[in-house]
Amino acid sequence: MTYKIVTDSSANLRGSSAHFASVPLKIITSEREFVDDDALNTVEMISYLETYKGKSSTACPCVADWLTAFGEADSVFCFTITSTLSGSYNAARLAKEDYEAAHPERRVYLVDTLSTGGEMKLLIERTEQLLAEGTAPAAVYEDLCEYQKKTHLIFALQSLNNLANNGRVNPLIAKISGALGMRIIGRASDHGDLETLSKCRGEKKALEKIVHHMREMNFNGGAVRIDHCLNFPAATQLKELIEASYSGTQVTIGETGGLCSFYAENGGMMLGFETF
Ligand code: X90
Repeated sequence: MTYKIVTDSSANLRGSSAHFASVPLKIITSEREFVDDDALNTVEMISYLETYKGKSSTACPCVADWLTAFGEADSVFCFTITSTLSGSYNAARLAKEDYEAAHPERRVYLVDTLSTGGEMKLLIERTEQLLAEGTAPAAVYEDLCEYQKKTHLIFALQSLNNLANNGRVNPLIAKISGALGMRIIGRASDHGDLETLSKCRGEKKALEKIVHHMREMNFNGGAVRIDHCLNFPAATQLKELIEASYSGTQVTIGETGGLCSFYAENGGMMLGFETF
């Protein structure tokens, strides 16, 4: 049995191997197109976007992109950003149909993560671990469906402009974040859309609020995956704050890739965490 884990680039994971592929989304302006793959210079993209005044948007992978990434594996585990906000899942669903029709002995286990970023990382890590232990693919998929109920995503953003301009969030909510120093804290809802939890002024308050909301959502010291957009200091402070309250918790810090950097914007942070 050969297997492959395939995700879209909203999981903020880089690299590729015989067992892993990340399928890029694209960030598009009237002048340039950025492909969210390993070659993308995210810092350069962000500074370009900060001076660019025209319209910008994003595009999800197409069916052929997904099919190429599936390769020749007997079992494919495929993870997409929430289908509520992107067409990525729908394209992957069509690719699964094509792949299974062309190779009836193969199977694509498709997961609409109803989330993105760090929550996808947790689901992917769990899949890697179970497959490495020799768990049968169908059992891995069953486990994932249960595990998904215990994984969550919280974010803190300084600007919601790109989310609002692309119709992914109510423009009224986005307006609040335009005020100087304001942070919007929110989460991925059970339906896979963006739910605001609170707003506050200043980084320190935002970090405290994040931990407060994690606790409210029954966080009890499980794994945490933080991704930040050019905000390593805040990510580090958040890690320390979580570790101070929950000793033994495993917190990692990573960077947002192209897609999440576009929407989370400079200073933004997102974190996936698990509850038990
Ligand atoms: O198909 C496409 O063009 C991609 C559209 C993606 C839209 C949302 C991306 C959000 C990225 C921002 C904070 C987390 C929000 C989570 C809500 C579920 C990151």
